[in-house]
Amino acid sequence: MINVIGLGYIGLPTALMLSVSDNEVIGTDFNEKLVKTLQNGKLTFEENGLDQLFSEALKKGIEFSTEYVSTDKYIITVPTPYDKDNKKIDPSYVIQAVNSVLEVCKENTLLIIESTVSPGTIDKYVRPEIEKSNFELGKTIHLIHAPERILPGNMIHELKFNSRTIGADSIEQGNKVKEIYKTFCESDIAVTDIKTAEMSKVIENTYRDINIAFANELAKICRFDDMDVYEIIKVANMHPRVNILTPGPGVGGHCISVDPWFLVGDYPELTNIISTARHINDSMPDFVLKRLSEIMIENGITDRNKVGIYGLTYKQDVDDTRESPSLQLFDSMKKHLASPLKSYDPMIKDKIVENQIMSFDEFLEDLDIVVVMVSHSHIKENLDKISNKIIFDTQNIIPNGIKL
Ligand code: SAJ
Repeated sequence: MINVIGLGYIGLPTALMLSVSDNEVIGTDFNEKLVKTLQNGKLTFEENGLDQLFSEALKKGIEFSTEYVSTDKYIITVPTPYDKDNKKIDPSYVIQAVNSVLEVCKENTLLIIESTVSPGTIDKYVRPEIEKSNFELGKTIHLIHAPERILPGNMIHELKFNSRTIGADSIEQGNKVKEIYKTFCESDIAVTDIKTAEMSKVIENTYRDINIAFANELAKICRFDDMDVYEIIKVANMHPRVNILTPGPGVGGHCISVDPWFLVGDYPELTNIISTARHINDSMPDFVLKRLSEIMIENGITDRNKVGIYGLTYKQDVDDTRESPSLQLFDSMKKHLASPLKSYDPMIKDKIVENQIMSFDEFLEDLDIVVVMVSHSHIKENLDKISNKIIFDTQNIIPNGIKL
């Protein structure tokens, strides 16, 4: 039986996937409300195909609990927040989960940590906890780092078809864990050491952050000198070895906008490109505000109540708002004592920000400018409703919208 600890954006789909692939699974989370919701057969967040996977897993007998279960296989998928001031990882949830496992686990346990951690975190914080316990590392308990690689919005597909990394102290234990993931993962699974697995996960997200920063910097250059960044990227990408990403209003989510900071925090003297890229991406919400004020002036609009922000999530068709560019933009406004502009997001069912309007039609009433921050399918399906507005399109999805 596998006990999956932490039923958030990664833990829940992973637990469900393991269950439908004929593993006996119990999912554990300390959040009673979340566990109750799952026990009542309701999902806790929206994701493509998750509904169906959930009902299949329920049929297979997946269970949910607030308690850790006594078994010999654990997958820890708890969050690893970061300390914004000193740019270091906060491993406290992982440590807490490891200690709770140590209280109940059986001899010969496979303790798999999926949560993203910076290189050296497992050596520094997890091994000492196990050394303090009655278990002996490599003999009665085996530590594994198996970072996830799934893209929100396409999680179910990517769980199945993305290759994976397993870091272990011995190939033998690494291969045992590989067998577990092989029950649903149809792609290659590399077995390596733990620190390599930690570092490769963090640099995968850093690689993407740097490449998005390049696209964003191009957008700024092109805006300054009146060039069409999208056309230029399209043309440049016809080169067989060039693949420039897409500029946007900033980088959000709990991965790409966070993981590179771990490296900057740990290796401050060695992370020039990485920290510059982070700063470029973090500057984009302010760039959007600057562009917005230019567009307002050009169109003779002086009343900020005539401007609305469309999209609060960190990207299209997800309901996750962590580190989202729109929320970063409102934070920036707040620094200048301004309350948030009117906003609307079809994926968000609760009010999370001041001046958020819960109905699209009501949001559009009296607006002259709609700022499209997120390219939800919803807006593409409702183009007729915004055809009489000025659209500031930071995502390049609206025909005739004003570009970044
Ligand atoms: N973005 C751009 N331009 C682009 C691509 C993305 O501005 O060309 C923005 C998005 O709008 C969003 C942010 O970047 O705000 C991140 O979105 P994303 O779709 O690139 O990635 P995430 O954060 O949803 O998921 C990433 C993935 N990592 C990589 O692609 C290297 C995913 O595979 C990881 O599993 C995930 O982080 C994670 O959990 O680490």
